[in-house]
Amino acid sequence: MTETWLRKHRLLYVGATRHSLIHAIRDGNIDISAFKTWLGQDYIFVRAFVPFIASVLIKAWKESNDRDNDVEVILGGVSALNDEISWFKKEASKWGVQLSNIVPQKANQEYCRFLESLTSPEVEYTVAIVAFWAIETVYQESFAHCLEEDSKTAPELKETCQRWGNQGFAEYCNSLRKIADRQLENASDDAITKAEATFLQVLEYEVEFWNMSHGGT
Ligand code: HMH
Repeated sequence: MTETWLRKHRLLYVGATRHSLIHAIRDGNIDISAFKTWLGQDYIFVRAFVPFIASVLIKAWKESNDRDNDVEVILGGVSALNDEISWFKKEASKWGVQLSNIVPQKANQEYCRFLESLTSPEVEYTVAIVAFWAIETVYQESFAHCLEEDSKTAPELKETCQRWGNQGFAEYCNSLRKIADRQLENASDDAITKAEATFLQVLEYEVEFWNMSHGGT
């Protein structure tokens, strides 16, 4: 199912994973102030991502048709997120970004509100896991692109790209995709329709999120 969606919504997917900010990092002509904006905003996002992942974990425990596997995979995500929060603090201090002073921009607020809406017990596990897979995969695909052989990513940005572009993160995204596909195979038509709409919303929010770094409010 995810393969069909990726094909069907290719343009939007490419928009989310090959944004101009990613191209700028990859081509070595990123404006550092844009990078700093992204860094501060993403820290706020990641903090809002914690209760979302926690809600997916609970849904997996209650609704998954392979509970033990899914709980382990999602727990791996919780662990990665824990490291990520420490990394954001370290990275922010390296670039002189004051995390306590950051005000979430409109696109970020809307994305965080969307995440919160997905934590509702009324949202099915299948829908939530599709969102989770899409959110993680956009970053994986985006940052892996900046590490390809012909990229000109600045050395001081390589660590950022490694965070999401590394092989382990790719494997984790693949485990999430397998869970999503397995859930979708057994889902009602209604759940499949909702999951596809949610997938599209994630891609749109991701594009808007990248857009913030060039001056959006
Ligand atoms: C906006 N999307 C955004 N931030 C992130 N850190 C991820 C996805 C991946 O965790």
